[in-house]
Amino acid sequence: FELEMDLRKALAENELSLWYQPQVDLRTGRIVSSESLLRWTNGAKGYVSPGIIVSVAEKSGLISSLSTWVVNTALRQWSENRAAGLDLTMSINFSVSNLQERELPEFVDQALRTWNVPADKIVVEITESAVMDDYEKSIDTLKRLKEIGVKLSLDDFGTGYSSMSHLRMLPLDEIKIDLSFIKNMLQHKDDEKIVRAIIELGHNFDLEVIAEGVENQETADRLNEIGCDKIQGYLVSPALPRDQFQTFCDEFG
Ligand code: G
Ligand code: G
Ligand code: NA
Repeated sequence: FELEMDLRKALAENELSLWYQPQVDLRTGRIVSSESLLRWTNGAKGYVSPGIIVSVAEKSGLISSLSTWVVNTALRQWSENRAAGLDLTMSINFSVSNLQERELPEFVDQALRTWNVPADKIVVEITESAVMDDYEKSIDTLKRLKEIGVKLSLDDFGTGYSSMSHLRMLPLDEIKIDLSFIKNMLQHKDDEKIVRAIIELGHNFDLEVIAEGVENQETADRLNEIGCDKIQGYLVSPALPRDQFQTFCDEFG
């Protein structure tokens, strides 16, 4: 409850921020996109993880204000990056209850116009559990988001109950292989087999495949060999505040 009051205050007083983690195209070695990640350092409690922020927001009716803040901030900063010469794709995370909001696609459409962002520069990243909640309603929301022109990425791929049926049912552009499969794939042959299978599966559905949690060059090299399209992880960089992210991209080349 205390956290709920703090979050209300944080939203009102603009204490939250978005940080950005770069994503690299394995063929070209260039940064092509970033994932925006919610960050909050509370005076008394210190760092509060995005998972906790989102669950507090969902329980206290703040989720809609939170996602309004996230979408507006991400798109405004996309425009600022663009003005500074950085023309990347950006993914934005949406939670379970976001997909249950009827007005979400109209809101996103409006925000894209407000901040003058081409829809195809934005990727909506959803988790498998987010899709599970009310499947019919989620699919309807996702289809309407696609009609606006944004891309869709399915996060944590391979860990949920119904990864396969999502491929059939959802209008996806990208799947993100969960870091639990990536972390030890060089040591554990079974993990590598799963990663190979997910890449092949994704490509058969004409989807881009990105691996998250890539921490070393050997893993990146192996992923490149087996056809993975993109990587994200500490090997490239952790999430960075916007100004540092921009400097990082400039220096990365
Ligand atoms: O930054 P970190 O790796 O701790 O993020 C953990 C998870 O929190 C991410 O996988 C994502 O699902 C979720 N998350 C991060 N930022 C946001 C956000 O802005 N909105 C929502 N709904 N979830 C977020
Ligand atoms: O929302 P998403 O599933 O993208 O978040 C993944 C989580 O993994 C975040 O909490 C992020 O901080 C974390 N993360 C990002 N890169 C790495 C990495 O290379 N290794 C590990 N262990 N965690 C990472
Ligand atoms: Na994510």
